Amino acid sequence: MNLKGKIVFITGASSGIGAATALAFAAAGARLLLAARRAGKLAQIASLALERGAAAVHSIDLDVRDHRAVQNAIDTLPPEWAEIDVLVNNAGLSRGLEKLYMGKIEDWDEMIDTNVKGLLYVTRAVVPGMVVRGHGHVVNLGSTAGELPYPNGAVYCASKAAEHSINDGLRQDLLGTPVRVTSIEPGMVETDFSLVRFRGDAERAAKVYKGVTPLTPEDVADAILWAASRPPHVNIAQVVLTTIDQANSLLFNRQP
Ligand code: NDP
Ligand code: 8X3
Repeated sequence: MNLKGKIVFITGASSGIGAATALAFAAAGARLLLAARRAGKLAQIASLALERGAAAVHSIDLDVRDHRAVQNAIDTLPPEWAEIDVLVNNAGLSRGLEKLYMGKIEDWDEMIDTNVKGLLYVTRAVVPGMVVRGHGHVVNLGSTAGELPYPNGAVYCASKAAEHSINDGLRQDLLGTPVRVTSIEPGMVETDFSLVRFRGDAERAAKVYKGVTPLTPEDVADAILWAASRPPHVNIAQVVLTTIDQANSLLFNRQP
């Protein structure tokens, strides 16, 4: 499917996978609706996207945890931006790495509010329009963590298991419409993910990627672009991708 001129709404576009996805769709000539909380970073990605070939960019300062703000952002889009063709539900994060029974409640709330409820709020606001227009594609960011939980990460892993269920449930509920639903489930990708998880501890974050060649955000963006550019009758249900140094969320080939 040709993505030239299509409206692609990407949440969490200020960093990592979301930013790389914005640039990949830009190179395909799409029109980009970019959302995140850090307006400064979003503005940088927006100008890079225009340099890379985006037909147009519209940025939205948005916290996906706020369902009223999400609905309002969609309801008040300028008319030329209202007909979203592709939604990439990417905004997400992890907080902490500790035994479940010692975990911080505020970390759990932040992960579940963002990764599960935020994804639901954006989906609820955008998908009805796709159904009415008879056209659309929802791409959700899952993880190998959602397939197989790892120690000390149960709540993050559970949030991604929820993404998997929501993805499959939405596809069932959209059967009979032409709206497509895809779950992209990467293993380890080097982004700000670990820096956020460890609240800015760069040394601890760097250790996560030590001795392996992680996926890059561009690798994941490539998979998203591929899923979105299949012929309209082809629905890619799920893509699981890892670096060659990772077999699943528990098993790595790590050099000393
Ligand atoms: P980054 O930390 O680099 O990017 C996360 C993005 O999410 C940022 O743009 C951030 O924007 C946005 N975000 C976080 N919270 C909110 C919020 N409440 N409202 C709006 N935007 C928000 O991490 P990644 O690029 O790695 O993560 C992107 C997605 O990919 C996540 O869903 C993550 O779970 C998933 N993933 C990551 C993997 C990895 O190894 N890195 C592997 C598998 C999946 P801002 O702070 O400006 O709001
Ligand atoms: C994010 C990557 O390492 O937590 O989903 O599985 S990891």
